Amino acid sequence: MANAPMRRAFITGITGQDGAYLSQFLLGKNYEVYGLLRRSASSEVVGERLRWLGIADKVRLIGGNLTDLPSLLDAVEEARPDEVYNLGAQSFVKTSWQQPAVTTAVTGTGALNMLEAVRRRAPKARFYQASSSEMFGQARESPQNELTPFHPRSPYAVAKLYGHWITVNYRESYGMHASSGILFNHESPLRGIEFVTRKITDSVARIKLGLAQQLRMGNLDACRDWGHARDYVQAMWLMLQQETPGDYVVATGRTASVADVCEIAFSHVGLAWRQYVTVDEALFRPAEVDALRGDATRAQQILGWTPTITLEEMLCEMVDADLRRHGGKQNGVLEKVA
Ligand code: NDP
Ligand code: GDR
Repeated sequence: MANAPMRRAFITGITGQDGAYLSQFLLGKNYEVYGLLRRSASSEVVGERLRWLGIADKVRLIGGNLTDLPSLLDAVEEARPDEVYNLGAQSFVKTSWQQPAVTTAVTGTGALNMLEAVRRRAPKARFYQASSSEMFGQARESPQNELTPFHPRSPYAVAKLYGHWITVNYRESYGMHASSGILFNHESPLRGIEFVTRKITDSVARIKLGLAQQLRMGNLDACRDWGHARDYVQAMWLMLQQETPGDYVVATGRTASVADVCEIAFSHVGLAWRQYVTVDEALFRPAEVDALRGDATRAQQILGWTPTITLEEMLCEMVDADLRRHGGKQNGVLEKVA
C-alpha cells in the first residue's frame, strides 16, 4: 500500500522561539516544514534556534515579510501548505511603545496579510493565529478564559487584538478553518534574552560564573502564568487537528511574580536573589499588566491538552542552559547579553 503523502506546514516566525519548537514537533510527525524568512544583514545569527535544535537543514525557508503581501502570496503558493501557523510578530511588549507603527504593521496587519494570502492561494489550508493573554491586559476577572472581556494595555496587545478578531472574522466570513490560540507566557532556553525569565536566568548564570555582579530589574510585583514553549506548540497543532476551528486559552492555571522567578532561579545555583537584584524604575512600562492567570479548561476538554513542565523545572533547565552557554563557547545570538 502506498504511503500517505507528507503533510505540509508553513510557519511564519519560524526563526523565533515557538517557530523552532513547532518545527521540531512537526518534523517529528513527519511533516514537510516550510518557513518564512525575513531578510537580515546578520544572516549568520538568524536561524540560531533552528541550529540549536539541530533542525536547520530539515526545514525549507522562503524569503518574505509579513508587511509585504506579494511576498506572502508567493510564499504560500510555493509551500502549498495543509496547515499555516502565523507566529511572526514584533513580540516584545516594551518595544511596542517605542515602535508602535512597526508593531501594528507586523503584529496586527501582518495577520490580515497572512489570512489573505491563505484565502487566495491555499483556501483549504487550516490557519493558526498566535493570539496572546496580553489581550486581557487589565483583566476584569481571574482566571481568564475564552469569554473574559479584553482590555489591552500596550500597542502590542492592541495589535494582537486586531489579529485575533480578523482571524475570527475570516472564519465567519469565508468559512476558513481559522483558529486562535490565546497563549499565556511560555518560555524555554530558546527564549529571547529581552524577556524577563531569560534575562533572569542569563544573569543568574553570569553572576554564578563571576561574569556579572548584579541584575537590574523593572516591576518585580508583576504576576504571570508561565508555561514551557515545548508544551504550548503541541496545543497549536492540536487546534488544527479538530474538525471545527475555534479559540482556546492555553495556560497552566498557576501564577507567579517576577520576584518568585528570581527566587527560584537564583536558589537553583545556591544564591540569595535579594543580594543581587536591584529595581530600576526606568525599566517600568508606561502601562503595566499586573497579573494574569489562565483557565485552560476548554483546551483540556476538547483538545486533551495539559501542561507537563512545571515553572521550577523550566527555570532550572533555562539556568543550566545559560550556565553551559557562558561556561562554554559563545556561538551566536542566543548568548548576547541585553
Ligand atoms: P519571537 O519573538 O521569538 O519570534 C518572532 C518571530 O517573528 C521571529 O521569527 C521573527 O523573525 C519573526 N518576525 C518578526 N518580524 C517579522 C516580519 N516583519 N516578517 C516576518 N517575520 C517576522 O516570538 P515567540 O516565538 O515567543 O512567539 C511566537 C508568537 O506567539 C508571536 O506572535 C508572539 O507574539 C506570540 N505569543 C508569544 C507568547 C510567548 O509567551 N512566547 C505568548 C502569546 C503569544 P526574526 O528571527 O527575523 O526576528
Ligand atoms: P510579557 O513578557 O510582557 O508578559 O510578554 P516579559 O517577559 O517581557 O515581561 C513579563 C513581566 O515582567 C515584568 N518585568 C520585566 N520584563 C522584562 N522584559 N525585563 C525586565 O527587566 C523586567 N522587570 C520586570 C514586565 O513589566 C512584565 O510585567 C510576553 C511576550 O512573549 C508577548 O509576546 C506575549 O504575548 C506575552 O508574553 C503573553
